Amino acid sequence: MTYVLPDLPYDYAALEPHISAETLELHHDKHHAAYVNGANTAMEQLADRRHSSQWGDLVGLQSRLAFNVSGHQLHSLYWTNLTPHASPPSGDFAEAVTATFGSVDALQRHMTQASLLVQGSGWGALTIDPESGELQVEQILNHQDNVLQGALPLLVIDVWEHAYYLSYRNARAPYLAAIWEIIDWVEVARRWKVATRVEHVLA
Ligand code: MN3
Repeated sequence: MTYVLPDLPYDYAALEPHISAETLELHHDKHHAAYVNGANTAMEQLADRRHSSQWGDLVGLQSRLAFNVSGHQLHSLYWTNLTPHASPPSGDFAEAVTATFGSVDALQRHMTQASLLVQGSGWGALTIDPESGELQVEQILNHQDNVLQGALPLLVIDVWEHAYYLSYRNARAPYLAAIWEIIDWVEVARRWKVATRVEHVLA
């Protein structure tokens, strides 16, 4: 198996009351697991089609590959950019955020709106573009659409209904208000540090 479901870095109840244990267990054990299985299945089926040169369902398989691999990667990022022990951004990373957005609050307002206004299922994301070195807020549709090619994810917020429906019903705004209480800015800053050292392939 190419892709493996990672363990959660905390207990199911660790993010309560912001995210319920029931939500976290279903989200990780069922939804994320399904993307991992879907990614591995798509890989196997693509290998089979290469072997047999049967290309009739290739368009659908490429789409399933993009959807499931991206879904797996985003969830792995999401679990680890949440924490029961949140603290505000600091140091070089906080300075980079302020240089781009004006303040950490301004970044949060932009990301909140981008996440709130996703039509249907998707994600809000803070990314960095290795070509320009610029931080960007992105609105990802589903798991794989509307993205900046090559940009590296630093912070992702799941706004699929399965991320909040059990506690917040259809109300995405209070879920987004709660999520800022459990962001692991230390991990986000670590990702930023790594990303600033990544060379663009055009370099
Ligand atoms: Mn999800």
